[in-house]
Amino acid sequence: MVVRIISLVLVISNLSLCLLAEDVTVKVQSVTNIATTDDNFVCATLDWWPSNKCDYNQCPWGKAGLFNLDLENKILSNSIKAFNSLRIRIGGSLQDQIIYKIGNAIKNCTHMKRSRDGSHGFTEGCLTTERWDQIIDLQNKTGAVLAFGLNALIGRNYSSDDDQYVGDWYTRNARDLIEYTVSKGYSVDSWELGNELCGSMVTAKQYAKDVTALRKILDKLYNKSTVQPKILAPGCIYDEDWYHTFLQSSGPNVVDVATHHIYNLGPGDDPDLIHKVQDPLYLDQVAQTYKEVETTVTSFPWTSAWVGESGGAYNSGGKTVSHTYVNSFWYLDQLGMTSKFNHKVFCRQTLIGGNYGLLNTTTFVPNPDYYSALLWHRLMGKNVLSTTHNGTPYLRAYSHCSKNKTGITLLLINMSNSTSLHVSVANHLNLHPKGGKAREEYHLTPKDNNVQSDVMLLNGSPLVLTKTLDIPALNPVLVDPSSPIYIVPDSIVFVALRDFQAPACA
Ligand SMILES: *[C@@H]1O[C@H](CO)[C@@H](O)[C@H](O)[C@H]1NC(C)=O
Ligand SMILES: *[C@@H]1O[C@H](CO)[C@@H](O)[C@H](O)[C@H]1NC(C)=O
Ligand SMILES: *[C@@H]1O[C@H](CO)[C@@H](O)[C@H](O)[C@H]1NC(C)=O
Ligand SMILES: *[C@@H]1O[C@H](CO)[C@@H](O)[C@H](O)[C@H]1NC(C)=O
Ligand SMILES: *[C@@H]1O[C@H](CO)[C@@H](O)[C@H](O)[C@H]1NC(C)=O
Ligand SMILES: *[C@@H]1O[C@H](CO)[C@@H](O)[C@H](O)[C@H]1NC(C)=O
Ligand SMILES: *[C@@H]1O[C@H](CO)[C@@H](O)[C@H](O)[C@H]1NC(C)=O
Ligand SMILES: CC(=O)N[C@H]1CO[C@H](CO)[C@@H](O)[C@@H]1O
Repeated sequence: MVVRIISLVLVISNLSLCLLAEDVTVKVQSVTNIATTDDNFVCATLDWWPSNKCDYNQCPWGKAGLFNLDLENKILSNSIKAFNSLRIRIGGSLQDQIIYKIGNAIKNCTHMKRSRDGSHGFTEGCLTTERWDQIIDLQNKTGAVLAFGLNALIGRNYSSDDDQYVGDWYTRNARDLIEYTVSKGYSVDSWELGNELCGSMVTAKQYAKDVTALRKILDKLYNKSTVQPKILAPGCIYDEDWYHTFLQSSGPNVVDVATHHIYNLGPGDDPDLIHKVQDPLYLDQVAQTYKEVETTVTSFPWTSAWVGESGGAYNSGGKTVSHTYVNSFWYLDQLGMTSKFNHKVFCRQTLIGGNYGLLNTTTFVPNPDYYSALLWHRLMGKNVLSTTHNGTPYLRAYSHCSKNKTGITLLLINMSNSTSLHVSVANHLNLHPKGGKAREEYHLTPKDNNVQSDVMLLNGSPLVLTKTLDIPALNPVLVDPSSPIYIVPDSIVFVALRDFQAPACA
């Protein structure tokens, strides 16, 4: 095999400032795993926001909301297909004001409009069977794995005395949608009940009653012979007491997945956002939440944990940060961190729409985080390994068993803008053979060394769509395994070690 060594000359000429270098040893505990993810860990969302959803004097949704999205767009379908298969979650703030025009019960299903009185600034909206058919058509032709967020406010009344929504969830409209879905043989992997209604909106005990009603509907509509969909709930910012009461009251085998939402970067207009996404001390603050969610679901063994929605920065993300290269420091670090805390799925807000889309809102062209997600999905397997190192905190290191291949894959993120790293990998079993198979390395850097670029380079070449609007091939460089892994400042590297002896991956 011909082993190509990455040209240091090329790398250094790109980075005249890169003079500092540090030797680091990354240690992988390879005997047992510390957590497992789902096969479709990477997930992205589609949301309902109309084009006149605006934040901070800009309206970044364009035609990317579900009422307007061009579901026939070729880049959209190619981007989803490239995952074979991408998990997609449909939901968001407006899901609890969407009515389904399916069956006979709904007489009044109106087009969503801006409204001062409406929740989140909009009236109710209407999902027609035609639109649902089109959404499923996209799912079907791309092989996406779909989670659909149901309206959980329908039928309740707001009580100003209690400052809460009271009364039971009205099940009929959801049942009609699900019945139609089953009758057509449509594939929906999971049904989620409600979006961010915990705490001040609906009590945990009421919610438990409603999710139990949803379980009964699914038991009835899905025959025993067909694949049972999962129930996800409640899709809120995590609150220990609320989640605990909710899972306790709904009882065994009702809620398959406890979903929670993460916006740990604060508001999208924070001028400090650019620093937060590259600050390891800041990024670590959210670990405690992941740990608490992991602990909570351990008490309810029929339930697992997902991040059901996370855009990082709320109110549609940051205009000059969330769609650019630098956001991958935050995003890939979150994927690494949530995996370690035994989360099965991480849904990125959004696949398209807002400033935080994996795809550009207007052109559909993949942003850097799209390629980060795709590389993770293709390379990182289910089994998560304990990974530590003795270097700067600006180096973040994660490793999993490789996906569908032997050995392990490391994710190394160098958040330092000034220090290069020479990384050696140690197996604490000391079984890693010296001078074995070539390492497969995927180096990600920003175009023109501008971390706020919308273009990412893989091993020095820009990632751009092919002439046929397909996702380009993502090929590694093969590197002599006797040399350390060389990581330039502000870069991200996936490294596959095919002959790394890891009993946990056998
Ligand atoms: C139909 O719904 C709209 C918005 O939800 C509401 O303003 C209107 O009064 C309703 N009309 C009827 C006849 O119920
Ligand atoms: C697409 O639809 C057909 C016909 O209903 C079905 O047989 C097939 O399994 C579907 N494929 C996916 C990926 O959902
Ligand atoms: C909500 O209010 C309407 C009108 O006052 C009433 O008909 C309905 O029964 C109430 N629903 C619940 C769940 O209390
Ligand atoms: C499911 O059960 C219903 C009766 O409860 C039956 O009419 C229907 O044909 C069954 N569907 C499948 C796919 O077996
Ligand atoms: C989308 O692409 C256009 C054209 O390249 C660019 O001006 C815009 O900033 C991008 N928007 C987002 C949200 O990525
Ligand atoms: C990869 O492995 C998963 C199980 O972990 C399996 O479902 C999938 O079919 C495999 N894919 C390929 C391309 O072998
Ligand atoms: C590195 O980051 C620091 C803090 O954000 C900044 O002050 C400095 O100018 C950056 N250096 C380079 C070479 O970009
Ligand atoms: C040790 C080190 O390299 N520190 C730098 C890491 O990068 C940040 C910003 O990217 C700098 O502020 C540190 O000086």
